[in-house]
Amino acid sequence: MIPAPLIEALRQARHMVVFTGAGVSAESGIPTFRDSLTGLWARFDATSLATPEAFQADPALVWGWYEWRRMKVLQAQPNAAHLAITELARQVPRLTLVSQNVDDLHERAGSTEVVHLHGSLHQPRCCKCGESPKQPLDMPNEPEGGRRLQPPSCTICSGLLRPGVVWFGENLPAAALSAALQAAETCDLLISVGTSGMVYPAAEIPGLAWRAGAVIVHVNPLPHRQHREREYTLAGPAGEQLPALVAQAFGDR
Ligand code: BV8
Ligand code: ZN
Repeated sequence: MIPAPLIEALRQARHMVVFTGAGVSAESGIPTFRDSLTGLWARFDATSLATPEAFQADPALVWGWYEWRRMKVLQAQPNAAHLAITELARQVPRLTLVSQNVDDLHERAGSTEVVHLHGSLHQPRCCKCGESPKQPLDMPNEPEGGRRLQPPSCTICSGLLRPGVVWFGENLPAAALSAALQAAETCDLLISVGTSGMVYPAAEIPGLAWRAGAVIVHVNPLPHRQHREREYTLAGPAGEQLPALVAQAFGDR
């Protein structure tokens, strides 16, 4: 059961931020970042593959990894957590959705104007001229993924395409970061869903909102470390916790 003061805060919130990490897509079958190296990729460490240096050293290895992940996303469906967030946006006056994820499951669940702090699997761009292909690339023809794939060439300048994600050591897109910081500083309530809070500067977002006076809710199967005032933890999978939160706070509306 959700504590009554939190139900009240949810109902009173004029501007809500939902901040998501890989855990929100876990129940769609998308491995979280910490375990996204199952099977064939087990021998690599994600944080070493998700770097410009890794792509420089072996573009086909890195492109193959991202195409495997993109294929898993294309084969997946949004889950009840994504759908509950779309429902939340209908219940509160203003909701800003900030995601660390590079999948498009929020969009496919009906969320709009998603702030993607770490870019997207679905917007590759040319290393040289920065252009993105007009048409989405077709489904990678990898039966089970996990193999090297030569990145395609740009149709404009024949440079190499790269995944449209933010790699470790790369700056976050300035517009996305400032939108996220602005929302965190001005919201009444922030729900942090399915993130280990280990990657910066995204990990600053919940703390920023708390210091600005917002109520913070952590949704994660793992219990959250600290319990400050105005801070709650809903311990359990997002696909269960978020629909319950929407039902208890807004069910009778
Ligand atoms: C930057 C896109 C300025 C790619 C990602 C040395 C040199 C340079 C920088 C650094 C450095 N040392 C540290 C840094 C900073 C670095 C950083 O933070 N490193 C970490 C490892 C310490 N940050 C950066 O480099 C950033 N840029 O700082 O620029 C700069 C520039 C130059 C030089 C210096 C500074 C860029 C960071 C962006 C990296 N790109 N993604 C890709 O996806 O391949 S981040 C990647 O990890 C994911 O996108 C995700 O966003 C992120 C965090 O993962 P989570 O989403 O939290 O997922 P995780 O698996 O960790 O946790 C899942 C959680 O879900 C768990 O808590 C689990 O319990 C929970 N869960 C599981 N099931 C469920 C669930 N919850 C709910 N329901 C469930 N069912
Ligand atoms: Zn180009």
